Amino acid sequence: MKKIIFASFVCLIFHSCNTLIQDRDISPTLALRFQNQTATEYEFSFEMYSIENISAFACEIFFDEDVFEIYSEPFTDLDNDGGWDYGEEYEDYGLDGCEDSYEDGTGGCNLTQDLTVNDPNNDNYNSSDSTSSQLEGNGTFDDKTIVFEDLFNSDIEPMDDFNYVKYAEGGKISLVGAFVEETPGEQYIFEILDQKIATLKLRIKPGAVLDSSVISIGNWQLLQPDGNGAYFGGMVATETLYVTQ
Ligand SMILES: [Ca+2]
Ligand SMILES: [Ca+2]
Ligand SMILES: [Ca+2]
Ligand SMILES: [Ca+2]
Repeated sequence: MKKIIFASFVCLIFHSCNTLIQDRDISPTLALRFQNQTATEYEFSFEMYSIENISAFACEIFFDEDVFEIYSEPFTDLDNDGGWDYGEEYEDYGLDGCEDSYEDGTGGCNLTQDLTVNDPNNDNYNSSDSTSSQLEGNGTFDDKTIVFEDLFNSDIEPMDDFNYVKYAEGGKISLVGAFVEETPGEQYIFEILDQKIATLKLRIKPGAVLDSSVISIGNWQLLQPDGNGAYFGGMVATETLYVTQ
């Protein structure tokens, strides 16, 4: 079995060790941490600390669907579950949610149309855009509620054996990540997982009252390569995020 010490791997490749100093005294923890807030968006992170010897993780995160909705392009929610499902129509307008003639130039939308403008929010698809932020007209439904850290998208070994699934719907975010055994006997594991996993962003519903809203961790599983759970219930601290106005 191959093992990687995750923190060291990150340091080696990215030279950014300052947030990864191990403190082996802290409890295994699944955390939600505030990142940023605007009038219309709320950004936070999903992080794991002092988690050892796992090959897969799965976690549900609950939010108040009266306050927040997923951070995606507009879509017709036929089954009313708050998430986009295959076959549901969407507007390929980018994450601002509007087409050029309604764009306000600051990432939002005007109520009235101006046919003289040309992409004020600069979000029209452009094949040479390396940041993948220009999502209007790319022919794809885009949902950026969950963005895994760059490391997890890496083609560098062993991360090319790592796969994830993510889904955001009304009131719930689900994320799953696992090392897949590509070659028999060559199963990677996280010897130590001690870092931010993903950035999560929700749209604040117009007129919503944020105070007293909470974002919390629901069901979770941390699995060993044999499929058995590595941790149970109280072995892991789960941190709730209290939203303020
Ligand atoms: Ca749906
Ligand atoms: Ca747009
Ligand atoms: Ca545009
Ligand atoms: Ca799109």
